[in-house]
Amino acid sequence: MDRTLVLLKPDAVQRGLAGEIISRLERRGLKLAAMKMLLVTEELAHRHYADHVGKPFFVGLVKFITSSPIVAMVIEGENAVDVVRNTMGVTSPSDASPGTIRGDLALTIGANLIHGSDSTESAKREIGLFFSPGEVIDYTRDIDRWIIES
Ligand code: DAT
Ligand code: MG
Repeated sequence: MDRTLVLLKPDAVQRGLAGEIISRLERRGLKLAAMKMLLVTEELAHRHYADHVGKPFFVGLVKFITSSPIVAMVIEGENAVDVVRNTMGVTSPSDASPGTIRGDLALTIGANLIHGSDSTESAKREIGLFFSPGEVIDYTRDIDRWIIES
């Protein structure tokens, strides 16, 4: 089963859209494997967005992601990386298709609500930045504790 890192960015939390976005991911069939609220430090932001260092929008991006609390999640499911990316919509909300999270709920690239890892390699690296292994639920180990048949 594939895993990916999802961040609900400061705009999602400030606008009260965390539940709506989580709900869309859950209804898609994806599973929450970890979740926490946190304030991203400058250092974590630099590590998370290492690929974007030096780009013109980097300073603004770090300022935004560190500005107020976010929700970080590990999302699990078949092809989780691609399915989350497709459910999010493309980076610029003005180009994102209706029906996607960004296409329905956002308008500007500087406040596009959600981060999703762009590959399984990125997902592994990014999950490690936000969660220790013990914080991520292992459904194969924990499923026998469920009291509701799924
Ligand atoms: P995504 O979040 O869709 O993976 P990305 O990894 O290319 O997009 O960029 C990370 C974030 O940086 C993106 O969500 C918003 C911001 N960003 C990207 N390109 C930008 C641009 N041209 N102007 C302003 N912000 C940008
Ligand atoms: Mg990206």
